[in-house]
Amino acid sequence: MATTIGKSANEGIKDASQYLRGTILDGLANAATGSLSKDDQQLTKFHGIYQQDDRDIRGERRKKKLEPAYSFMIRVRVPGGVATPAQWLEMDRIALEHANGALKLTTRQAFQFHGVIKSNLKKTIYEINQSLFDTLAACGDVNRNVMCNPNPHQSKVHAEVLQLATAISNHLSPRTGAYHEIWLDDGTGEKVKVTYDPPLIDDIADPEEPIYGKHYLPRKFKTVVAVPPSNDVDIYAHDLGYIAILEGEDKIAGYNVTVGGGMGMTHGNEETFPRLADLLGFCTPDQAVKVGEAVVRVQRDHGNRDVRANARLKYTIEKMGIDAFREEVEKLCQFKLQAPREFHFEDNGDRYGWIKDHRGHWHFTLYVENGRVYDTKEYPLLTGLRAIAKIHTGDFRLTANQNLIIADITPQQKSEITELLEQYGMIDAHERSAMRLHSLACVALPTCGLALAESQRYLPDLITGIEAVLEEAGLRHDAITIRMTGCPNGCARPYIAEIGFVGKAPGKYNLYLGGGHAGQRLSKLYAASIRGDDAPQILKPILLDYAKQREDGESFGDFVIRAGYVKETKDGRDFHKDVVEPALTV
Ligand code: SRM
Ligand code: SF4
Repeated sequence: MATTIGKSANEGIKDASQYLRGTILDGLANAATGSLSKDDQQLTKFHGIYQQDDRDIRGERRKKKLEPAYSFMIRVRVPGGVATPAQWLEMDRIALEHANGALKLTTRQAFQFHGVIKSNLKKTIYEINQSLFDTLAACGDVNRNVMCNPNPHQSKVHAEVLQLATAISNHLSPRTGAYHEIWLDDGTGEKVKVTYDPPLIDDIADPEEPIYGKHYLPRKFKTVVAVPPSNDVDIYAHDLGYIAILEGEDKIAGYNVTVGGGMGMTHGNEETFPRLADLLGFCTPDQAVKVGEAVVRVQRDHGNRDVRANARLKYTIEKMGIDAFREEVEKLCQFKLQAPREFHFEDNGDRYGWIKDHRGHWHFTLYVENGRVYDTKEYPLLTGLRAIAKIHTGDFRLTANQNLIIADITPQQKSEITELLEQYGMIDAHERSAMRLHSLACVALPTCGLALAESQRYLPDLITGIEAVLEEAGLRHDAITIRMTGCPNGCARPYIAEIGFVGKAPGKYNLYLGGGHAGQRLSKLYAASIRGDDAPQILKPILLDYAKQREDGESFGDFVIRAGYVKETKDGRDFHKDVVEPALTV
């Protein structure tokens, strides 16, 4: 493995990779194994690809002296989460032909395919690009899929924020020609059309990627655009954010820029912690991309390249201080940011069912449990959405809560689409407890190599247990956010949920309480290493107390702090502090 003195191993891999090429092509050609080399596994992330193995059968294969059942997860970049019906149909086809028959809608408005074997990788990536999506920079130490509020309520504004999300996504895309070379060469000499416009670096002798340089960023980097009063993109959890400030109903005056949010931490390492983004300042719409580039450049030059666990922008800002960070950004921009403007977030959930926009067009927000679109006999969701995509003339919008908006339905088409929603059992998908509708779980087992416990395969059952308590307490219609992850990396943003479960070991979770209902406050550890199955009993007295004692309009997250179940977390650095000792163990 290549090394760069004093730097983390990944820095050495990037250094030696010739702008993300490594030996990926050789690895793909090696039919003796279903895997790629260790270093190439790091590089393929920049191409949107993770090597995984089926953890359900890992032990059994080891006993038989077989190599693990390797396959690849592919993440498709979908700026702002918008897909045309034609693109939806292609994603559906690829899921069935090359992956495990399911489409995963992620917590960052992207599609994921699981279970693609090595011999199908190139074909799959090629076909994704033919559908005018790509996977470049869906993962890796670069700016990733740019999210934006999908916003059927304020559809006039949506067009503009989507434009910004797409512009940032294009501007911050890596320019290396490696992606084309490896995945898009179909032997005909024809180049596949791609969605990002900037010129690619075809010549590996070119000294630098213009924005990233040879070593790219110290760590992953995530950008979102929010439109108050909805914080459905969970802006405070991201490295870079833009909060649209409206003048009147539908004119965007500019954006409050946020920096330094992130969820990931490591159990037992208090030098790592979730952190909410800070407000950096206000910029006009035409300054927004430039500010984003400057933030990326400051992180590139000041981020920690020695310790990956402390390499995210949130730690850079902790180290520099927000004022010094702003000064560096302003120096690069050559203009000053204005003072942040007033705004207000109400919640971070989706609004289900039908909404009519200013043109009289309709939008239907469909609840998709944990973002998993697949068929069962009882609920053929994939097939139902395929039937809709075949006739739909609007678009599909993936939400940051792993749901789907069938958007921009003309008045003429509404009844036809309603019939299909009814036929396939989707029309009443949101007739569930408000807690279930406000739940999120990450993928975890069996594909995620980092999972310590179950998540998406377990949370639905756990909620069923809690629903009995909700019925008793009369809280069925109260939107309490609940999120679960299989490890502390925080992929379902559990530390800003009102109730958060974070995997510690098989069947065991840390229980966090007190996150802000609009994602504006971090939670606090309430109970360590509890059995998941005990959670309904642990939560029962608190939920009953909430039902009786809450003040008018008081959210569950606010209540548990006022009632003293947990202390308020005011700052990421205090996340591990002030835990009521000993945190409840059962
Ligand atoms: Fe994540 C790593 C899945 C959103 C923080 N995440 C992973 C990997 C790739 C595991 C790995 O590195 O081997 C997971 C693949 C599982 C699988 O089998 O699919 C994974 N993350 C996901 C998704 C699919 C969860 C989901 O159920 O939707 C989300 C894909 C988003 C996308 O489309 O890009 C996903 N991950 C997030 C989020 C939420 C967000 O960004 O809003 C976070 C917390 C925010 C943040 O970044 O701080 C998140 N994922 C992580 C981390 C911890 C990063 C850190 O700073 O410490 C890791 C581990 C790492 O990077 O080393 C990780
Ligand atoms: Fe995997 Fe952990 Fe992310 Fe869940 S939170 S998908 S277990 S890395």
